[in-house]
Amino acid sequence: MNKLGILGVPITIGQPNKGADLGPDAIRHAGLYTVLQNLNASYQDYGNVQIKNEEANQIDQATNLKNLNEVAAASELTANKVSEMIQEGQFPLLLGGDHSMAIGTIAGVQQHYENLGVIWYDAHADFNTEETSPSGNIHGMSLAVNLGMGHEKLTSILQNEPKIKPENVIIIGARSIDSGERELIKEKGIKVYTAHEVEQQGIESVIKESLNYLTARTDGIHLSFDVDSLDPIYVPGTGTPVEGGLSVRESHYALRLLNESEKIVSAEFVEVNPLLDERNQTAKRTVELIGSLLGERYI
Ligand code: 5AB
Ligand code: MN
Ligand code: MN
Ligand code: MN
Repeated sequence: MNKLGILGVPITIGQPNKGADLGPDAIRHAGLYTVLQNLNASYQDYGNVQIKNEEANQIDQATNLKNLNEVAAASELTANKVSEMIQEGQFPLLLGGDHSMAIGTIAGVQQHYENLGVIWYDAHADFNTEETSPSGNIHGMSLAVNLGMGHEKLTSILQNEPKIKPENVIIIGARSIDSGERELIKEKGIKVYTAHEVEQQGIESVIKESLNYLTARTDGIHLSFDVDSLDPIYVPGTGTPVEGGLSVRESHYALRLLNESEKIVSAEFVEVNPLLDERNQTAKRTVELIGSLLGERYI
């Protein structure tokens, strides 16, 4: 792996709760540097993107989107920063922040790949558009935006073309998909391993199949890890918990397999909200999960 570049993306206006902007620093304070030092990783911390988080916070009647201009501005800043880090030879390790940040992070990574793949590890599909969204919250739209669907102010960050091809995306862990999202997912032919399929097939097979498939057709894989993929018993500090989630154990194993594959070119850990947490345990678990992605082993 290249040198690690750490970047916090403290955005919270892609959803209604205060506090996701404190996620990156909560992750740092939960022992991130100790894990990196134990791994002998060389790293550089780029600090946090300077996001304003000023909210208009009502649904814009014309667009059905909350904080559209503010999220678009934050995405642009994030995209440029992430692209610059890769230019400097860093592996971007991106800390969130609500999941609307993936509009900017993936736009930035995509500048450096012809055919980027994405693993979207999440309880949700984040596949709404302004037409389908029940909430107007942009954190539920970021995957769709990366495929070129949604408001032009969001889909046009850095360039107008879709950032990701529908066949290059795999969603893992989903168990809360809105009816409009379900239709769009079918229409675009997106591959989804729901939480049921993980249960039935096992996480090892799910990850190996995903890696085989994406490795054959892409030139790099971005991991978008939403901590609400895990069951809320492990991660109370997140804004949209959904019961019936993945376990800590299987998620560590998933990340270990991703590490061994050496196919991941950038990663983000998102939706950590310390104001909803108990004793920073969500950030601590996130640090441990990051450790597995970066090669930490039990023995
Ligand atoms: B997250 C919901 N589908 O669009 C919506 O946490 C929830 O980044 C979105 O995965 C959850 O508002 C977004 C109901
Ligand atoms: Mn998400
Ligand atoms: Mn989610
Ligand atoms: Mn969430």
